[in-house]
Amino acid sequence: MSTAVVEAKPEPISIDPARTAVIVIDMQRDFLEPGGFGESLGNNVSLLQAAVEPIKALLGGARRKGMLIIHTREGHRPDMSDAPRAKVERGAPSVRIGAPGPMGRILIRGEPGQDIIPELYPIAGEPVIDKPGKGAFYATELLNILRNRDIESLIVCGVTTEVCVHTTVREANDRGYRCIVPGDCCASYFPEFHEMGLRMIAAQGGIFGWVSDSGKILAALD
Ligand code: C5J
Repeated sequence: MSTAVVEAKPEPISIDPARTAVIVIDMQRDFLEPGGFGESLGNNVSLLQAAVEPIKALLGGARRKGMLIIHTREGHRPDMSDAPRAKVERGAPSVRIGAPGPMGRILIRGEPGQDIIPELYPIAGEPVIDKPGKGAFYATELLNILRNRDIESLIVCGVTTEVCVHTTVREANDRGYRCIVPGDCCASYFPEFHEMGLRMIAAQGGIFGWVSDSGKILAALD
């Protein structure tokens, strides 16, 4: 076992890269590009671009180290039988989940908008998890994958900080995983929620996990 010590808040954390997975949450065209789900909710999608280059650098380091990298995509079956009515009913009918948009039906699996942005597209062998909810553990095979690969720590990044990243970190924390969140690899449509989301993770002695950044993680992996 080799260990790497990552500078983080509330304190440095030791990880074994062989037992650490990077989880990239929902870096999908529907959230980052005009015409998708994010914009349909009235958001300025350009704010999410800040996370793209830092994630690219993080993935480069993790791939060089041979670490497990898992990507998630929020989305629903084409028949929408897995989409709760309470979720679908939100927003104007013309731009709801399942409605046709410039990148295909909004947030529907198999449509161009639901896929991962080209800049961060998974490479062969990296699991992609389609999730119907905000958290990556809910109604997915993620827990099985982590158990089968003997993973004990997670580096969780992606969008949005306070929604799908936060929900996933909370789910992971309750399942016994040590979560590191690189703040520069996360983004939100609401900068103040991003800031608060990160602070909430590291507060109270790291109540949900540790907050770091891509540079510190890469330095530790070197
Ligand atoms: C949202 C997400 N914000 N990936 N999804 O609806 O954070």
